[in-house]
Amino acid sequence: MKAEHYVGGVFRSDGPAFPLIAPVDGTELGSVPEATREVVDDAVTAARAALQGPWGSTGVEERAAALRSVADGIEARFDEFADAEIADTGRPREFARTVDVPRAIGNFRAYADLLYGRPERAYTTPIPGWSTGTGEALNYTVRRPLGVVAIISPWNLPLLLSTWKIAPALACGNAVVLKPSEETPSTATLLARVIDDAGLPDGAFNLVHGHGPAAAGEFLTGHPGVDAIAFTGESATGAAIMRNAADHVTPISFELGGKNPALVFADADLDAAVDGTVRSSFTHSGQICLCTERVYVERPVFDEFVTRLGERAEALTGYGPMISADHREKVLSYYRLARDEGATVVAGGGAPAFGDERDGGFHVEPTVLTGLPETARAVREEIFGPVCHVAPFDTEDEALRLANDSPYGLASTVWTRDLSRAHRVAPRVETGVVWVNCWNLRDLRTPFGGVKASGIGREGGEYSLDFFSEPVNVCIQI
Ligand code: NAD
Ligand code: 6OD
Repeated sequence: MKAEHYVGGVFRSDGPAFPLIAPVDGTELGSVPEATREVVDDAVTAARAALQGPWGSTGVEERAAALRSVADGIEARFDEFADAEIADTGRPREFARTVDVPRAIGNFRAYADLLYGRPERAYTTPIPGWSTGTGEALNYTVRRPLGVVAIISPWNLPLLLSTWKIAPALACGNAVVLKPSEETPSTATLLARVIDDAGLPDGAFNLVHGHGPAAAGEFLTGHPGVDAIAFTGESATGAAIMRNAADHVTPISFELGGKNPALVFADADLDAAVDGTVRSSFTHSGQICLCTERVYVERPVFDEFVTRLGERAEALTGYGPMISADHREKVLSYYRLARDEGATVVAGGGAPAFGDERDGGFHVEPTVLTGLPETARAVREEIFGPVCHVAPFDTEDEALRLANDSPYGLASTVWTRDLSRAHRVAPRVETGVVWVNCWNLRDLRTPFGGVKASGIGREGGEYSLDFFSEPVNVCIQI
């Protein structure tokens, strides 16, 4: 797969190249062009021109049809998308085939469907009546696109998370410039091919590759021609983008990091809680922003839970690598730090040796820790690997206090068979998403996002359409 920029309907590879490394075995997959300031400028200019040209005058039906064509195009190249995501990330084939590619298709279809519930030209019922001080008037509200939208996406769910923003942005009539993570350029390039084949007007969707700081990401988010920024990634990166966007007061939507808690009450179905925590802590080797890194277990079932979770973690096979050598080193440094801070390592704690080509890759062991104080850095900071710390609690209030004592607030999981407790606890956990007796069960219409350092704004269904369009009041004096 050759990574290319896509600017104004043209594929190009200018800019210095950097190598793309396969995380599964450390081999070189190819090279990626690094977008210069000129390439980014060209992309923003092409996006602006699209808004002033045919794309700017498309109606809801044409845009819905365009989104459906893109979904069909991804479906037609399902295996290529899966293979590209697997090569860039090293994730298990099953994950790419059941999560990444179907969700990308679903993202486009969901927003095509939603468009029909939302006529853009008269979003609210007209309000006839008196307008203060001016006499009788008719007020109505028009929703219009924001303009040129910059989308910056991370490496952990490259296709899923970029399409989760591209689909609603295009649905609302914006023109998009996407900068995917430098670690995972391939599915974005394939998506540009699909969009090109689908016949969207030139410049409606543009793609630039490259790094973030002092590079393509920064050039794009600080660009005066960008009207809004939708970003998913680390909280510290969000802060840097916010500073960069401040000069032009560019609106932002942020999905950021987490240190997600799970609360396991003694009345829970323990089989389900153990199964659920294996999934929530170790899926995609913990490289999902929603993964659980802190587990609080009511004391009567604490020992049994820890033993069972540890056994399950030790028995895991077929898990994928960390995205890069640097990220593996970061995760392993937290394993060392946890030991230094006094952790008991119940399972894992290091890097596996496979005795085959995977030893050139970036794997780390699924790890279960106990015994750390709540002040330990390994308990407070996002590690973004296959690791959780398990601690006991005695009361519901204590469980909530521990769960909420975090700078983050993305997602949480509550395991209980007590219906009253579920309803009592769920609204008190300070996270944007609370799953009860499940994890990562998604309905694309629901609000998705974090509180505190985990984000600004909400995505999903109408929430994304609200961000990517602006209500304008039209007031007609009668
Ligand atoms: P990252 O913040 O390092 O990079 C994300 C993107 O931002 C990349 O495309 C990168 O090139 C770009 N970038 C970096 N610095 C930039 C800058 N100064 N200006 C503009 N762009 C810049 O994140 P990552 O390592 O790719 O992803 C992992 C992180 O993302 C974790 O913290 C994880 O929790 C978070 N995440 C959050 C969600 C969510 O929905 N809340 C989803 C996925 C990942
Ligand atoms: O499921 C989603 O819509 C979503 N935004 C998931 C984010 C996962 C973070 O890694």
